[in-house]
Amino acid sequence: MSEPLILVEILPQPAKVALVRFNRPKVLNALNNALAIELETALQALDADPNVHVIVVTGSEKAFAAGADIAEMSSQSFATMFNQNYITAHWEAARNVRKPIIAAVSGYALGGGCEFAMMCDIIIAADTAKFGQPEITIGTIPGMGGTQRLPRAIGKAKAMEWCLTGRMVSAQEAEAAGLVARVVPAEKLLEEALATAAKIASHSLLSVMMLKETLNAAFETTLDQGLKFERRQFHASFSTSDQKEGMQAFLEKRKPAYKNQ
Ligand code: DAK
Repeated sequence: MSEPLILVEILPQPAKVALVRFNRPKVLNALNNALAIELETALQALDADPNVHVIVVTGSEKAFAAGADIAEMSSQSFATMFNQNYITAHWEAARNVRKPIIAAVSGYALGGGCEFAMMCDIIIAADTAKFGQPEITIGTIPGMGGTQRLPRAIGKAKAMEWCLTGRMVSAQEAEAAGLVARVVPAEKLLEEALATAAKIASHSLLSVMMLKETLNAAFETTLDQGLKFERRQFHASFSTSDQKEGMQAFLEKRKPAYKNQ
């Protein structure tokens, strides 16, 4: 049997955290179609698994992912790309995950690797991480959301400069620009990412998913529509038993016991 292209592990309870690793080390985790299909299946299963509240995706020490698989792409025609709905068919699955996804990035996160990290909800980077959109240097442009998510994360001027030059950006620069939530020493990356995941997973899953949905609406709506949506979601949270439990636990100075209801 051939090696799986991703490795999935559900951490021992009570963590409620799943760890997904890209597993194409010989090609620096270049993202091919078969990997996208495995990832889609895994993400859908983890999203449906009540024992999982948060998903962490990582790569190797040397590469989170060095981009879409250039060997697979190089001879594709417009017609084959269009007919198979390349990228959209499987990668968009990550967008439909309702639980938080944390990208734990060490080494190269280039092209599709950087774009996949941006599809996640939080990026935590090792101090060795290198981000970039080098597609321009190989005769194409970002195609997995880079031209849309990068300017939203870091603003137009920086996004234009990063994409038009195709240069690599250090973890520190990415953090200063606003792409990355936190930079940590490389040897602590997984520990820090899993601790962040466990902290999020300790909250009511219902509230966590509501919060993710509401915060993401900020990128899809006007301020007025977004504020109205937030207010309705906030009001709706008062219909849940988790809101009663969370506030009661605070008043009684004890830990809440959420039922995700
Ligand atoms: N694809 C395939 N193989 C890759 C790869 C990639 N993206 N990146 C690295 N590899 C392979 C190398 O070919 C090499 O294989 P062997 O020669 O050993 O067989 C192996 O991984 C180790 O790489 P290197 O020998 O090059 O390692 P170095 O440490 O010297 O250099 C590097 C590391 C990351 C600087 C270098 O490998 C590199 O520049 N890689 C390419 C980075 C890149 O340009 N990434 C962007 C890919 S393009 C679209 C959809 C999507 C996209 C565009 C359009 N549409 C729907 C229209 C997205 C495009 C991309 O992501």
